[in-house]
Amino acid sequence: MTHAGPRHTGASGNDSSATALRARMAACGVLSVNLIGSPGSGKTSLLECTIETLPRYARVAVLTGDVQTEDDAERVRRYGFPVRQINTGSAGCLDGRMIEQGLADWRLEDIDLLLIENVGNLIGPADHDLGETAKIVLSSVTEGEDEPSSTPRSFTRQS
Ligand SMILES: Nc1nc2c(ncn2[C@@H]2O[C@H](COP(=O)(O)OP(=O)(O)OP(=O)(O)O)[C@@H](O)[C@H]2O)c(=O)[nH]1
Ligand SMILES: [Mg+2]
Repeated sequence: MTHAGPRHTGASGNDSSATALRARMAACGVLSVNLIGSPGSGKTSLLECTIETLPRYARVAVLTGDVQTEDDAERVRRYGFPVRQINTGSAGCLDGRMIEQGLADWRLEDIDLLLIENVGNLIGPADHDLGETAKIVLSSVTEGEDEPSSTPRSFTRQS
C-alpha cells in the first residue's frame, strides 16, 4: 500500500477535483482506498473478502468502476453496505470527477472507510488521482513476473 500525497497528473481538471476531494474526505475523517490491478487480478474478490468480515454497523461505502457493467457492484451489494457502480464508458479508468459524482448524495460524515475498485487496467489508474488516502495494487501470478517492470508507474509511483 502506498500513502497518498498531492501529485500532478497530466489529466487536466482531474487534479483540482482530486485535491478538493482529498480535502473534503480528510475533513470528514474518511479513509479512502483505491484498488487497482489488471482485469481478473482479484479486486472485487479482495473487496468481498474484506467487507464480509466487517460488522453491519461499520460505516463503509464502496464505489466500483467498470467500463459498462454493474457486475462488480452486484457482487459487493449483497454484503449490505452502500455500493454504487460507476461506468466509465470510453474512459479507461476512474477520475476525480467521477468519484465526486459517485459520492454526490452520500454524506461523507457518515463514512469511515471508502473502498474504490478502479477499472481493470494498470495504465490509466497510475495517472489519475482520486483523492484517495492510499492505493493498493493487485497483481496476479498469471500476469507474469515482468508485470511490474512493464507497468512501472503502477508499482512505484505513490498516490
Ligand atoms: N485462485 C484464485 N482465484 C482468484 C483469486 N482472486 C480472484 N480469483 C478469481 O479470479 C477471478 C477474477 O477475480 P475478480 O475479483 O473478479 O477480479 P477483478 O480484478 O475484480 O476483475 P475486473 O473487475 O474484471 O477487473 C474470479 O473468478 C475470482 O474468483 C485468488 O487469490 N486466487
Ligand atoms: Mg472486479
